[in-house]
Amino acid sequence: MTLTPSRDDKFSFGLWTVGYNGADPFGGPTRKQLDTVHAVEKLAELGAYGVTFHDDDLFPFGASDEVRQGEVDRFKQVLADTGLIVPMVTTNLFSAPVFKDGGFTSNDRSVRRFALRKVLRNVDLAAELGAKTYVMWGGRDGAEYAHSKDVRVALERYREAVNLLGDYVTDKGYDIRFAIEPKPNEPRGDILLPTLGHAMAFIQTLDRPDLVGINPETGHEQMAGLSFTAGIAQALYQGKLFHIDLNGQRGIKYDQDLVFGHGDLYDAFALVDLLENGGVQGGRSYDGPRHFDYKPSRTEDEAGVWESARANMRNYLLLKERAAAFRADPEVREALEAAKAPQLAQPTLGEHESYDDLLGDRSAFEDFDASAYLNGKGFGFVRLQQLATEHLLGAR
Ligand code: ASC
Ligand code: MN
Ligand code: MN
Ligand code: MN
Repeated sequence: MTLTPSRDDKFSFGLWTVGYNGADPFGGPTRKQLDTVHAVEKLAELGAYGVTFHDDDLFPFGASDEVRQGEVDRFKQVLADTGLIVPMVTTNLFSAPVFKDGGFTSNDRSVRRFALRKVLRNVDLAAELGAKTYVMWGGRDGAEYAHSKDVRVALERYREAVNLLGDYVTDKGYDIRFAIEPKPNEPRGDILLPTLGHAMAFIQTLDRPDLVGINPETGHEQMAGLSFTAGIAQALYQGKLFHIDLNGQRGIKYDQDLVFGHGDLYDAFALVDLLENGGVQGGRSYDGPRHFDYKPSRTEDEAGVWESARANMRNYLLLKERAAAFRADPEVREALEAAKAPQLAQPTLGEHESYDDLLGDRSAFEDFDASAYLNGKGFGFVRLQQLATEHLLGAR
């Protein structure tokens, strides 16, 4: 077992993650601003393969062309020096006051046009840096009050924006796909496209649905009380898992952005098993970056920032090792059989069976003993979960 991250593990971090200065709604920064070059060097040293950013992480909002170019040049230099790549880029359409009612769906049309220009400018930079995925997190696209925003019209404006971006990358010949990041609430009372399910349904309305997928974040789905692993499984099933934001969250509350594994550990274990082993069905399921979108807790100093960055990768690798042991255990295989887990892969109807055939099959209904399920025919799921728990705790 190696717990030392290597570039093959495809771990990546947002500049804004390790760069988080601790400011929250109740207090200001507890850490000094981290220099980009230093952050990239540290991430490379710790074993990451990639770094991602919002435009405003790299150069301040409203920066002059010279300042912007200066920061881009410094960034390119440290990428060249460290060998880190930029797998994903995104836009900040939430921090500046102009975006207080959102970007693509602000009620103010001039803000929407400004937002689109800001994204187009950064898509050019993403292409220049070789990013393959462009994430869209509409954090301020939402509302507190039902009468302030018509959701159907807002969806129409969001659709208009994403269609335009699809036209743009296609015409420019950029090798970039888009990934929508859902979140149920915070900073808005209710955010548009609140869960990955809402986002995947929306994508089907677009002009180029194949160009757009999702970037689900662990904590965001869990804030809605949902199983992240189950959502990721559906995203994989629908071919829409273009990127992933890994972190930790403990229950339905504010967005904690904890270290991956420091939240719902069972869900993290199941997720790594799905990503690495394909879950019950088997096979590798996701080849993209293992991207951490977390915030080093406000209580930590800079040493704690790097400790927490390391912890994300170490927890992923520990869970990967635990998931491999779980899958290799003969008792687990036997428990899976007993639980009839493999039987779910068998189609419910025979190969050429019609509903007439099913209607004619007396064993399916007339002679079927449904009463045998009272006091019998248990599935043994609890035994399976206990085996998972023992592997997770290192007892097996
Ligand atoms: C993103 C993203 C988020 C938010 C958040 C900003 O791009 O994936 O979850 O911005 O990290 O603080
Ligand atoms: Mn979050
Ligand atoms: Mn995120
Ligand atoms: Mn986040």
